[in-house]
Amino acid sequence: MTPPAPPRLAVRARPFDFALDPGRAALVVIDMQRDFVEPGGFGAALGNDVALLASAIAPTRALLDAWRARGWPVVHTRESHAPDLSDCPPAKRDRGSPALRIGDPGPMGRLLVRGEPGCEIVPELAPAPGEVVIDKPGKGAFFATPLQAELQRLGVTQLVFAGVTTEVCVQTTMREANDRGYEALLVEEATASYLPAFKAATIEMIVAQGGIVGWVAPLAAVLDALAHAPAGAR
Ligand code: C5J
Repeated sequence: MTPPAPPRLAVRARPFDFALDPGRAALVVIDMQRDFVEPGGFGAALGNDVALLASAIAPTRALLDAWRARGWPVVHTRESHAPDLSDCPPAKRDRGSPALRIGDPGPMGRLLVRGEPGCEIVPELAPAPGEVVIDKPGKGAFFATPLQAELQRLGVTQLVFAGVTTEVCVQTTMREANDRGYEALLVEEATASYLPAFKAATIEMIVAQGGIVGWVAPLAAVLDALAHAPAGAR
């Protein structure tokens, strides 16, 4: 006989409590790459103050530690392109007049190109052995990637989000997840934007209209629920 499913855990969230399903929830860390977070990368080439993203590192690390302690699935994404840029449409590469474009050489190697130092995840949040790493050519992590198949393989139905930037790759992926039937929760302190007003606006967009995209919770509420959760995936 299959054992009964463990009870769901209430996470204090907006617009109402999120019912965390032990073993069915994956932590998805979006694009915490050196190219976005450190000077000399893609984010800086676009004219952004990359220091604004550093605030998300410690909260994301706290989430990772708690998730790993439970043995629940972790997914990391990287916005990245093949070295020949065959998966980077000219409409993406040739836009605007940045200091450097995708594929151009910078101090951390070619911007957003797989295998280059700048494309790697920051050392504090480096993937652990066995964790899923998804290279994505777009802003959304479901587009042109095996993410959906990986989540089905892991039996995941809920996605808890951290990462950068809130209004671009995080929000795009949350919307993709929502349309695919996943329950999506964003952890407020574990995400950041080069434009803090856009982070605030994104949070309001997610929770508006009864949670039209999903939920947003403070880090403490998620950590508290995890502390009461059973270990192990289902
Ligand atoms: C951007 C991302 N902002 N990871 N990418 O271009 O949000």
